[in-house]
Amino acid sequence: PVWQLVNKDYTDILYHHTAEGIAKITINRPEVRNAFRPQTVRELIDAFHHAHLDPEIGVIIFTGAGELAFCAGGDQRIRGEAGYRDESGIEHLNVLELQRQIRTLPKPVIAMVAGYAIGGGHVLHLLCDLTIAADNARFGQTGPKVGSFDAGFGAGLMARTIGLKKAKEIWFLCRQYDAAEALAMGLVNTVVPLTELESETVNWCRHMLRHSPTALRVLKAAFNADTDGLAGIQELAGNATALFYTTAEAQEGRNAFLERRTPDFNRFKRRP
Ligand code: 2NE
Repeated sequence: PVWQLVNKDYTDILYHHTAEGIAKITINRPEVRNAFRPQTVRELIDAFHHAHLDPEIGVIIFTGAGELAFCAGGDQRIRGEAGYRDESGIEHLNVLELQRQIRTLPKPVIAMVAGYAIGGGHVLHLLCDLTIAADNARFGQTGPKVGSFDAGFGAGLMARTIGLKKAKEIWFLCRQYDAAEALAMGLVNTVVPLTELESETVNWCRHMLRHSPTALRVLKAAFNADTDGLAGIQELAGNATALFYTTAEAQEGRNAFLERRTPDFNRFKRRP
């Protein structure tokens, strides 16, 4: 594909897109295995927001620069007492906001993982709808080893994805798993040679771009609703409302209000 760099003055990430509707968001801190700081997360939130609102974009690739890491989690050098310190000294855990954004963004997000997906970086790939791993990928959590944990999606969604026993093993033992092990436990969708990582990921994107965007959107919300309680149902329900607004029945209610008359819903048949 021809990637066009969207110049948004980012320092920690890159935002590319293609004319065919693929966005690629890359954490660009390879010197620290793409560990994130608050600035990185702020820029990621901005880029995902951009991809969300851009009607030309149908699917989003999330990746890390270089071949050594997708993301190594929070930047431990600036970890303070209540989160990760920004340039003005305020401590954040804004990656949690990014997690919710990826999850609720109504377009498929594919993690493209070469090298390490570790700690908070591992949770980010887990949050993505699909994960394509290179054969050099390595996965794991380190929280209990470095004095941290993710008891939200990091624990719950992992258990939903690969089962409780394996999720507890990953968190309690803090071991690393290679790409083949990750595939076997359902943590990734496929494993490809490193040299084919991007081309195969783009193939998967093109495949989805051929499909109904509304169907993909509602399915994503449906998979979330299963685990996200009322917030998940709200997402799914929002799609129902938006689709309902396109119907003559819904428009009759609006029109009647604007025309100051009693709505006539009798002409709309009750379906079985
Ligand atoms: C990722 C891993 C396994 C890579 O190992 P290796 O041997 O390939 O590389 P190395 O030498 O460890 O790392 C290369 C450079 O990257 C820095 C290292 O310090 C090193 O820097 P220099 O010595 O060259 O100056 N680097 C790597 N990860 C970093 C990080 N997270 N923060 C700052 N610098 C980092 C290995 O590097 C590793 O295990 N990294 C740490 C993984 C980790 O524990 N992450 C934090 C988990 S907690 C978290 O992410 C979190 C959370 O639990 C809850 C909320 C928010 C965040």
